[in-house]
Amino acid sequence: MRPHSSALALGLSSTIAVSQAASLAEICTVEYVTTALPVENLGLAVTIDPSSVSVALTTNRTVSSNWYQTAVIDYCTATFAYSHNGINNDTVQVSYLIPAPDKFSNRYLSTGGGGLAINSGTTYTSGGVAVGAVAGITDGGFGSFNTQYNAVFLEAEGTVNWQATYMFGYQAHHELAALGKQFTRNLFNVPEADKVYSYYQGCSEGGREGWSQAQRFADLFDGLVTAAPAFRLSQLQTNHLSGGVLEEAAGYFPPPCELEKIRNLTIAACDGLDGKVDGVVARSDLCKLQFNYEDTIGEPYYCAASTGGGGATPEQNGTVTREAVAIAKVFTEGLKDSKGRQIYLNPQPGSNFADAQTTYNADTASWEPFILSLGGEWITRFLQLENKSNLDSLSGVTVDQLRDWMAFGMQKYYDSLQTTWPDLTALQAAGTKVLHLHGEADSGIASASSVHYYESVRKIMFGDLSYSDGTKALDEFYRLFIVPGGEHCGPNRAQPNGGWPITTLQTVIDWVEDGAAPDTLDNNGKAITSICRWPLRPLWSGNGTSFDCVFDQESVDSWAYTFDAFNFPVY
Ligand SMILES: *[C@@H]1O[C@H](CO)[C@@H](O)[C@H](O)[C@H]1NC(C)=O
Ligand SMILES: *[C@@H]1O[C@H](CO)[C@@H](O)[C@H](O)[C@H]1NC(C)=O
Ligand SMILES: *[C@@H]1O[C@H](CO)[C@@H](O)[C@H](O)[C@H]1NC(C)=O
Ligand SMILES: *[C@@H]1O[C@H](CO)[C@@H](O)[C@H](O)[C@H]1NC(C)=O
Ligand SMILES: *[C@@H]1O[C@H](CO)[C@@H](O)[C@H](O)[C@H]1NC(C)=O
Ligand SMILES: *[C@@H]1O[C@H](CO)[C@@H](O)[C@H](O)[C@H]1NC(C)=O
Ligand SMILES: [Ca+2]
Repeated sequence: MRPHSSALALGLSSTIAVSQAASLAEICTVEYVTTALPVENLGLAVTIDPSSVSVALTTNRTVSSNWYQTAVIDYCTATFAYSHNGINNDTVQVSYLIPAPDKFSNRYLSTGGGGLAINSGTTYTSGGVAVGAVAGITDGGFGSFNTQYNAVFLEAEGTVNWQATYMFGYQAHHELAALGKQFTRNLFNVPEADKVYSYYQGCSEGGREGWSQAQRFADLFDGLVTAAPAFRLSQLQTNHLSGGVLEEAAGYFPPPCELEKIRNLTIAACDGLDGKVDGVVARSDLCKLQFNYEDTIGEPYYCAASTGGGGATPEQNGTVTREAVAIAKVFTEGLKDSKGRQIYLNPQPGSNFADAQTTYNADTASWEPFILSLGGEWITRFLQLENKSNLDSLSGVTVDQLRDWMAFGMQKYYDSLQTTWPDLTALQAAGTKVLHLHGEADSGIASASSVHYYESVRKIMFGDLSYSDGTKALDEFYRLFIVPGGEHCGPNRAQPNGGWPITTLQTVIDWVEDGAAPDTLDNNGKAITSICRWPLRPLWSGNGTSFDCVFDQESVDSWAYTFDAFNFPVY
């Protein structure tokens, strides 16, 4: 159905229907949006409910985030629902922000979620409007845009909701984008001969969602920004328990202040290894190779008592202990099983010890492991299929148990949630570009996780080439940037001069539309002048006056892990 003929059939003014739709206000009506619904045969096996359309007009809104430059935008929010053919009348809602006709730049943008949410509201879509794109989110069919996947994961205890799992895994995003691209074309009457460029942007779970598309639907997007992806999900979630398990085994639970002091001393000791003392550990690899945590033993730490939101904590006053340093050391090396074989990886030195945090128990007046629900719920709900949001305790949980949970979840969800398919040959052939970035000091998802996937793709696709020819071949369509000092999906309070590259969407647009492949990323005016493309690493010389991206084999090797605790490849 061509929207203009339908618009005429509905008796709307023909001035709305010409290729330059007149105004945002004229687009932003239920009638106009209904005529533009993507009811064409897109091969999706879905049925759109035309009576579900709703619209809302927003003008003069100032938006800013880590994902685009501050802008003032006008947009129409158009929401509609569809159901899956052959499934008992399920309902999936999608919502698209539509820019004004004079700002529309023949672009579509899909955006992702975070944690166990499949969307991030308008956090990323606003940036899409700012670059003249129609920008979409999905509710995954979970009941509302605010309902998370874990809320619908169980049909009953013991019974997985596989439809919701495949929707979260990849299917909902495929549908969001396929519908969104056609909807965009219909809304603005873009002729068949003209291209509508299609993009994706997301971080964390949203980074995983982006990869779920890149690995399966080679030409769905022209360009993707996938940041700090939550892929290798079974390992990632289970590993959130690793610090607590190490502490249980050691029988020592460091107060948060003690770990924070070790982090501060690590940053101070490693800051200059990149050639510039600016509070940023831009070479956490050199830090890993050269810094000895034992140098911090005996250093005093102090944190005042707090009644903060996370529960009251007492004053913490002491000196860094041998026990805490031992935990920091094995934690940073990444989890190993009882036979000494590598299970997984952890954040770079200088990062916060988020997965080793303890919490104060006022009843026992002692510190105990803080069990992050992303980790605990992975075990209780997603592996054991109990209607429980966390483990009660880590007591009795061994490193070998963590390994076996990882393997079990990896097998169970290999084709839905794991998201580490390493062969991007079809993506390369389609000409799609992927800009992958990760904060070097990410304490929620280790930056080495992204390096491991990049290197898996390199070995699978170009393993017969030399290392440098292999990375050159990847450079044609897939580039990874490690953001010095960066935390999880944004700048780092502990290393503020690291900054964060907020122009990544524009960067991938320039790569796709103008062939301007990015060699570096800017870091939003902070001290590190640019962010190097993996495997190059930043290095200052001349006492911090001159900056370069250099190749250093020993540093690159320090990011490499072989997960030999598993008898199968872990990409
Ligand atoms: C937009 O908002 C700004 C500040 O909120 C206000 O000063 C300006 O008048 C508004 N412009 C329009 C066209 O509404
Ligand atoms: C789905 O909805 C249609 C229309 O509302 C109804 O006729 C049909 O019985 C429903 N199917 C199921 C399986 O609930
Ligand atoms: C799980 O528990 C919550 C409340 O604790 C309840 O609302 C929900 O219906 C339960 N789900 C299942 C599948 O039993
Ligand atoms: C660590 O350094 C930060 C400043 O970056 C400071 O606010 C904090 O108090 C320090 N923590 C400890 C335990 O000394
Ligand atoms: C911390 O403890 C040391 C040694 O007991 C003491 O000298 C110091 O005053 C204490 N610091 C604070 C701020 O209470
Ligand atoms: C390096 O620069 C810092 C400040 O920029 C200065 O304090 C220091 O003296 C310089 N060191 C040398 C060896 O020039
Ligand atoms: Ca530095």
